[in-house]
Amino acid sequence: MIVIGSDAHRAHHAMELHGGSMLLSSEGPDRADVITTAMRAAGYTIEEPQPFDRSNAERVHTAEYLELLETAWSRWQELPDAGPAAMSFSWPSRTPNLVRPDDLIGQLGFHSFAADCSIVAGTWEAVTVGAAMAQTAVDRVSAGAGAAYALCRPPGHHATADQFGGYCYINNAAVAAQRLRDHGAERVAVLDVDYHHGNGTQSIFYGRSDVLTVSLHADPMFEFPWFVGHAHEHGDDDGAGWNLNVPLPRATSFADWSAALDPALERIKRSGAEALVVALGVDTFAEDPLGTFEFATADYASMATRIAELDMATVIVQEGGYAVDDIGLNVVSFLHGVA
Ligand code: Q9C
Ligand code: ZN
Repeated sequence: MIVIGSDAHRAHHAMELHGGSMLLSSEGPDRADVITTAMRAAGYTIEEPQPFDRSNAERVHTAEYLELLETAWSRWQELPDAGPAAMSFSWPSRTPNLVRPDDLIGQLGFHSFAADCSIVAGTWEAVTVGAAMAQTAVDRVSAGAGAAYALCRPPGHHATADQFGGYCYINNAAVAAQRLRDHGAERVAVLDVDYHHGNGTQSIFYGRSDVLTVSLHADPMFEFPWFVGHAHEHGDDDGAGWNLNVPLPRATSFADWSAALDPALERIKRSGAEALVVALGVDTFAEDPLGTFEFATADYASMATRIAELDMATVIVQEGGYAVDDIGLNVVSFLHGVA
């Protein structure tokens, strides 16, 4: 198994609105550090990514969105009342004909959808190196490796073409899927197993049939990202029939989740996809402070073995997982199950 990682993620630790206060985010550097330690202990060698390919990222994100991520921190420093993290206090309402404002606070609102996400000094460095990991993992798989894992942090699957949220800024799974297409795969499938719905990945490919998006997740009737992630969302236009959502109840066991995986794997097989991207969140773990599902460490190996039965070239990108003490063992369990 090829593993791509870097310490550059440490530059990013944002603030989030939690219980009405701005706190240091539960999406912190310890997550990737614990995964790194567990992987080295399990004998994996971690390789540095190649430089970030911005033009590839601009195929799934707008240029003006990436420019905001890149420049927001320095623009924020020029404000007389700049606090410890750059974020808006105002988001667009359900109104057509929205206009992107010139002002930084307005642009931060225009380009985000949740108050659990803010920009700090190292955000751009961390998110571009994270995307570069996904890109390098794709390059290795396109060159013949069976599978590669990108230890991305912060995660990516909630980020849409032009909005950050849910701790996500650049959608690493979407970047990977697009890059697999650009390297010649006629069709690519994304399987999102994070506890939360992959709303960003869904929305980026919603009108396209060349990238099948499949997500198993907590029902958005009770869980973030709310508003989207329902079973009736099948895709639009050319993408009609190319999105599959499997919302699940609170406290879902691995046995019930695994049964729900059957039709998802069948859909991927039927799609004719030549490559697979797995958005690997381990916030389905029983002890996860954000989740309600009841998975055990060994379940991630079972999950991976079932996915590996698809026998597809596979790029795995790290998404959520906030039970920091166990996150490393859970990821290693999954990777063992792939091999
Ligand atoms: N203060 C991922 O797992 N934010 N994102 C929680 C609680 C929503 C999770 C806010 C959870 C986002 C990639
Ligand atoms: Zn999640």
